[in-house]
Amino acid sequence: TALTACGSDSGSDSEGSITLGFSQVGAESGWRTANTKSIQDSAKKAGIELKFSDAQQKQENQIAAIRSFIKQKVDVIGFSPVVVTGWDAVLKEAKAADIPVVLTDRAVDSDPSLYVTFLGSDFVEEGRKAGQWLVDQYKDGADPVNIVQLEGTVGSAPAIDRKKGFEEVIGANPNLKVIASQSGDFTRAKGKEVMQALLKAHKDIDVLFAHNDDMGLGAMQAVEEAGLKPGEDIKIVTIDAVKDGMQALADGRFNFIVECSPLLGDQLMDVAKKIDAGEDVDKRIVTVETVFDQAAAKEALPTRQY
Ligand code: GZL
Repeated sequence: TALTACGSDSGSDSEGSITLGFSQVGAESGWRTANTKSIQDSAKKAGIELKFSDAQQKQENQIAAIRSFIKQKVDVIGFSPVVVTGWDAVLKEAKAADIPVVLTDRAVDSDPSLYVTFLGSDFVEEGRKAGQWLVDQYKDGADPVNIVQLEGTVGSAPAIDRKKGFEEVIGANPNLKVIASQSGDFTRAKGKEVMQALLKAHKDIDVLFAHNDDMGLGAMQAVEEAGLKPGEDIKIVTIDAVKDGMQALADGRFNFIVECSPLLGDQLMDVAKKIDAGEDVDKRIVTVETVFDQAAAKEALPTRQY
């Protein structure tokens, strides 16, 4: 902590408390909103002073926020990197300032010595789970199954890895064909816009795989406006399992959701405390998550936290 051994020299009364600077991607989806709430609630619960910045999905804003946290001499820096590249310089500045960095939610392709740990989901596994559901659904079919894929933010770890895991698994069944794949930037608006274009270009779409619920919900509107039944004429598989997605699943307008838990707050605060106390922290902390079909969504909805 920035305080002297014999009590606060900065006049703050938060003797021994930790200051965490956190740079968040933005507020692009229901998942992100739930993730932000989890971080803010957990900081309060842990008695950690949180300096929070929302980057509106712009990398330059995240880099500026991290530089500001370095100037303010926070004890720990946390961030969810909007894309995987372009972080080396600012991470080296944090290291030179002797401020430990924790990655949450998304990964970077920088040298792992530049951050203490990466706390978040295994996105390749999430893509595999989505693909496996389709392989199981169509294992006895002989007809070609035409799939369109709505990818997340270009260059982001979840978009790269979910695509990788999904396409790896559906390769098991040559009938399963991705006939179009385009980014909807993880938002409902873009998901709807891209799906409208895909519906015009392809009259034979059987399945939509969207990298998050929000793009799936936007696309679902486009499917309905095209006079088709989502969940029946076009099956919809997504990732996240936020409330609105789970409602669509329970209502039969989605068919399968792979959960991606946004509730990383408690684990982040636990890591910040361990780092501040000079304790060891695992290099990789994978979040625990499950999958939902329509029946499971009906069951889970009443007690969903987000
Ligand atoms: C995944 C997270 C993704 C969510 C999207 O951990 O980075 O970003 O799946 C969110 O909903 O926008």
